[in-house]
Amino acid sequence: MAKTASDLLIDTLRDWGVEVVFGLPGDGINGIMEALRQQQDEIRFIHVRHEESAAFMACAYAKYTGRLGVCLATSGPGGIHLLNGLYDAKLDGQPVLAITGNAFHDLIDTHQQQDVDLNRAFDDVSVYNTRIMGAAHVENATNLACRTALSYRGVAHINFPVDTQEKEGGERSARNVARHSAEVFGRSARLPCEEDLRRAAEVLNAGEEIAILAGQGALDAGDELVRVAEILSAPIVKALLGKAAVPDDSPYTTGGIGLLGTKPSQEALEECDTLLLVGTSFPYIEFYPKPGQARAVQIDVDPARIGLRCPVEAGLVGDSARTLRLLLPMLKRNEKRRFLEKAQDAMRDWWKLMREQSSRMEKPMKPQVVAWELGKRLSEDAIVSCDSGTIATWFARQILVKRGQKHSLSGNLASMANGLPYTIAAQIAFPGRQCVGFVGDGGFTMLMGEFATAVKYKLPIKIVVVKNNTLGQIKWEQMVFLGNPEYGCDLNPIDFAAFARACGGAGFTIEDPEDCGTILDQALSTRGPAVIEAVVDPFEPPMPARVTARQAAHFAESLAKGTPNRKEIALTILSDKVRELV
Ligand SMILES: Cc1cc2nc3c(=O)[nH]c(=O)nc-3n(C[C@H](O)[C@H](O)[C@H](O)COP(=O)(O)OP(=O)(O)OC[C@H]3O[C@@H](n4cnc5c(N)ncnc54)[C@H](O)[C@@H]3O)c2cc1C
Ligand SMILES: Cc1ncc(C[n+]2csc(CCOP(=O)(O)OP(=O)(O)O)c2C)c(N)n1
Ligand SMILES: [Mg+2]
Repeated sequence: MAKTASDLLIDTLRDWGVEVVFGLPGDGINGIMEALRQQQDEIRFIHVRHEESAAFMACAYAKYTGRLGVCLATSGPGGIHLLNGLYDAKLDGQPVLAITGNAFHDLIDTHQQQDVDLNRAFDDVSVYNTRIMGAAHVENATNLACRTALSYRGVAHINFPVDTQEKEGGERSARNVARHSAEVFGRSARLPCEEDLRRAAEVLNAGEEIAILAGQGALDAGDELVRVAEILSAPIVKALLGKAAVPDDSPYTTGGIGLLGTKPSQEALEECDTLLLVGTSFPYIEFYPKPGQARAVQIDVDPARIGLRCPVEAGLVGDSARTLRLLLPMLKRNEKRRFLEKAQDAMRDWWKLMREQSSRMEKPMKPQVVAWELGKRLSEDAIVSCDSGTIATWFARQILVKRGQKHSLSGNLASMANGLPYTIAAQIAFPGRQCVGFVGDGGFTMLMGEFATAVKYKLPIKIVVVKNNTLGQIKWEQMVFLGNPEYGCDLNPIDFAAFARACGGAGFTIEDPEDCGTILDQALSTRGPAVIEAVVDPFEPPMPARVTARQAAHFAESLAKGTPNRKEIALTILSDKVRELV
């Protein structure tokens, strides 16, 4: 029996090494579903509850494995649901292939049911975007889609009219010679040129107070970063997606930067005379050295990113690890060690403050206690996924990275709701590793149906839901950035532990900080999937390492304008500040 267009699609995906497709069926993709059913031993179909999750999963699969992530959705609404997760992949530079269905090929754009032009809808999100015109078009278009997603680290989209999916592959146009394209992916050595390396070394060797800012492009360059840090006597500051580039117990790192970063990182960037950027497009320009303050060198695999946010004198276009290895023998030891030592002293104080914030036994429980107790217990192979919200602050500061772990979230899109799908994708990709989500109650409720997916596939994921019954991040932003009383942020409480049990998983609740460690121990050692709801103080603010006068003034203004619960908020902040001073 001749192969259908859908069979050819699945064959081609298999040739590209695809092992998993995340998706949800529909009448616009039944042909593809049938091909997946027949080849289920070759490619695993993970059936999700919402297509947005499928796209987040494909993105996370790519983030955590370095391989192509694939998601599948039906025509119209199914495809539309994918979009947010696909933008996550686009903005965080992850290779993802999205496959969608369409109406019958000869009825497209004639006001059919679900007649949405997904090719137009996906135009902005994709680096490759095509519609399959017949079975003979499948192999070459799919080869190009996979190759383009991997080459440009972005989203490729294939839209497939429903009748075409079942067509057999006999007929081809005269020019379309069979098997004229290949599933080969050629890798570049990704190395900078000699002249740029010399210029970069000159700048770095002239520096005395040097800082390194490393991001997700340096995740595989941890050892090289530490060697450079030792030679240049330079603290390593980490952009959030580069959190796992260097473990937090390394004496060379000052942790994160930005509103949820550390004070020593901020001081390092404010005081350095030279900056080495490695694999980062850290977005907050106000945290970079002031114009004229520091000379800078940047390593990035994408030449278009060189000089994006910092006026660098030398740009090294290449892979971080390989480029640093070339640079290392050209660097001379910086004998002025004080800058690094000062950062190390400041980090001792920072950790003392973090430990204090995380060991408060008062009730309601402080969110920092949950993050700290969780972080301590995570194994060295843990993969930790977080959501957007105040939880990102606790994740950044209180969940310390151990060597070997992976940590991520929706970075540049900063979407809510990715945490649970990311954790599921991590567990699918690495069945033997500890996969943990650290999410807010707002983000979790958006896609919490996926907990049933984890139960269905017996994935032993652990999801810590930080329950403050509010969209905490926005509440604080309304007050601190604009000086307005909070509005529209309250969440009606849900019993997440009961929800987890209703799905067939385990549910735990932590309310008393004294019990936090014990309950986390129990939950982490549960065999199957579990939700741990941690009921926390909704008035605990995610304070920046240094509060500006403007932020303080706005905050006072919002209290004066009558923000709800202003007494509790003022008292919580006051006691936090006192704790920092004593
Ligand atoms: C609620 C919330 C708050 C946030 N607050 C902060 C904050 O305070 N601080 C913070 O840092 N982030 C914060 N973020 C995340 C922030 O928005 C950015 O996503 C993040 O800072 C970007 O990190 P990055 O520079 O490592 O990654 P990217 O922006 O993705 O940059 C990575 C760079 O590395 C390059 N690259 C990729 N691979 C390689 C390679 N092999 N070799 C060399 N180069 C390579 C890419 O071309 C790219 O330029 C927050 C996110 C959320 C959700
Ligand atoms: C899809 C999406 N919608 C809205 C936002 C804006 N936003 C950012 S954080 C946040 C609140 C998150 O609330 P929750 O998950 O409860 O975490 P918390 O801040 O309370 O820790 C909102 C609404 C967003 N980033 N993404
Ligand atoms: Mg919340």
